[in-house]
Amino acid sequence: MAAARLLRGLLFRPWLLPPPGAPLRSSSTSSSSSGWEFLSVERRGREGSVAVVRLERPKALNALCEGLMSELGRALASLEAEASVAAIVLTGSERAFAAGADIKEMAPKSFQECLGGDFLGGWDRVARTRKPVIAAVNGLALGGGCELAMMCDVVYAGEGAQFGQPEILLGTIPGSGGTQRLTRAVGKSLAMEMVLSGARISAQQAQQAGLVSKVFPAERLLEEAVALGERIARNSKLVTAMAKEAVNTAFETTLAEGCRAERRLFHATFATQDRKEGMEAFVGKREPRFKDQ
Ligand code: DAK
Repeated sequence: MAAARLLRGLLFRPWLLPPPGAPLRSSSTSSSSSGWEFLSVERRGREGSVAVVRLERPKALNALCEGLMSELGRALASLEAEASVAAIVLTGSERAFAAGADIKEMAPKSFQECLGGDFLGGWDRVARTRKPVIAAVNGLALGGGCELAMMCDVVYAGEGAQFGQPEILLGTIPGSGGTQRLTRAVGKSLAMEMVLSGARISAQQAQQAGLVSKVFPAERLLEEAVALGERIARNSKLVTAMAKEAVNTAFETTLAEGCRAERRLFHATFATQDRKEGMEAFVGKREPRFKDQ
């Protein structure tokens, strides 16, 4: 395990991203040595433009306890502030992306504690990230794990991945977008089937239904997700953020309002140097050199 990590480090020359305020290190990828307890963060791609955030709570199949979600929020905030990071890949282990919110943490909670303390209120941090986030899902993505993947902008899956919303089997319902994002992604009938019965779907079914955009052999999944991150990184970060905002508007508004918002964002790209550079490069038959301005 340690040797594999060392080899991965040598191959990809990752830079570790420590929690905010802590110094940068570059010697290993282990989460404990970087200051994170439940995840690791490394940089890949040209000039480290793609950050890979890996959930690392293997004994609990990456169950999303409050500590893990709080670290994830802090890691995303750091990566958003890093000018050199263009895209973020969120992944887990081969066995589990994440088996859901931590049931052992949830079990003793009362309604009053949930409501009063806004229990799990910080979960939408992933959906609020302005940089593109790609989920690379191997193994199980259940409950909050499936919801976490759906908060990402693109979902890639390994061949053995399984997606499900089994909350009904615990006497509760999805609480972080499972009834909403899943329904928008796969339609009412399949969403109802999954949410009402707790049944899982395979990576292939998830792709057919539109939940996942591509399926790869498990061992190639991460490199493909990073490669997508690198393709995104070649474009203007400024305009990428506008494109992401425009697509996300489709989930939150009517067609007419969405098209209006899109047109305004399109017009806004003309305020950037990168739009000018992109079009001039095309006309001049050369590669564009975007400066994120
Ligand atoms: N929480 C805590 N521990 C978990 C866990 C989970 N969700 N899933 C697995 N584990 C732990 C197991 O307890 C076991 O720990 P030990 O007993 O060894 O200490 C270890 O991981 C290995 O699990 P198993 O022994 O069960 O392994 P198997 O291969 O036999 O089974 C399994 C794997 C994933 C099928 C099974 O563990 C399972 O059914 N897990 C529960 C899956 C599930 O029901 N997930 C949905 C949880 S509810 C909200 C935000 C989010 C949510 C709600 C609100 N707001 C923003 C308001 C989310 C809710 C949920 O996700």
